[in-house]
Amino acid sequence: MSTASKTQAAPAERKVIDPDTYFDHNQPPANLQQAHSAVAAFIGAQEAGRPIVLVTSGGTTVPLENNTVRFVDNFSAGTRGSSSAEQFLEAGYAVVFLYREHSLQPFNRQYSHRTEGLLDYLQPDGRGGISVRPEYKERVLSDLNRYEQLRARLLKVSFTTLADYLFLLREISLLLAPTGARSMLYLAAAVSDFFIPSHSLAEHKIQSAGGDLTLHMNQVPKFLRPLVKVWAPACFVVSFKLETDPGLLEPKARHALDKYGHHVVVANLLHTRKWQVWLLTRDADPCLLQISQDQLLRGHDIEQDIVAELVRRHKVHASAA
Ligand code: 9Z3
Repeated sequence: MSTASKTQAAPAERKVIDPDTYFDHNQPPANLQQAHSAVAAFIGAQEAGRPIVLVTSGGTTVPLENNTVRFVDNFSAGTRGSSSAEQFLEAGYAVVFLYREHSLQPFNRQYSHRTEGLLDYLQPDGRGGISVRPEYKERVLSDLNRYEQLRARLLKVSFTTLADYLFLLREISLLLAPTGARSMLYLAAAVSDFFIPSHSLAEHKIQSAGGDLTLHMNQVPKFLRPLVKVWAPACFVVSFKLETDPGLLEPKARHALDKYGHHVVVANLLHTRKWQVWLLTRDADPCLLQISQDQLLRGHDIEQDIVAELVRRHKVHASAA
């Protein structure tokens, strides 16, 4: 079979794969073992009673070839995750930050992915050393102090593909499971709903000689179910629901809550996500969190409000456990 035709399986072959089968048939990431050791040591090093949160951030990729030249990406800059990680650190949490490589990171997000690069903030000091340009000094010093104070409670683990993400998510959830209600899983990463199973993946770069390319992708198994029921059943689980059609947002978020039985769904729309989200739980009306354009311009991130509310709810959950 040609590489191109391998990715063009007929729609009739579509079937839903269960999560265990997924792990049996896909390659774990190269950093899995190292991440396991680092996360286990990090959890073990936290003082008794300190709350722990796994924050996932950024989008997953779905490769089209084993020797990957092209891939399908999921939208996410990593703002939600990186800003939330900062807020959890400020609130006293130890944070495992599972992020898409090269996406935004806590604290450093203010200095990357911008018009200015690192060198724009610096200048030679005339004595063979470097200093921060006067116009940036106050801001850089304040951010640096905040980072220095909190970074010991932050552990970063990176992923790129959907498979990397799912293997790492399972591994870290299993490691957090014994900490029970003390831990929160805050799943802000944008995770692909579709993938090409490794046995159908073209080995080499798909050639254009065969004409148009039609992709056939399988549905990604619903990992929230084993996460909530098996991997980390006592942890406080918060998932995110992203839609672009306002009419679908609440029903889809409710459906996820009913189906997986976890604690909170944070529902947001693509174009308003920076100033408006809803927190949904099974037994209450949606709780709208909203900030004004003016607050946003003055540097107030909505993640401050989201995390403050979730920390409050997590405390209630942990004290009842
Ligand atoms: C989100 O909804 C996040 O809030 C955003 C944040 C990805 C919109 P940014 O990184 O954006 O600040 O640019 N994340 C969850 C998206 C997702 O994939 N949810 C799945 C779904 O909606 C469920 S796990 O079906």
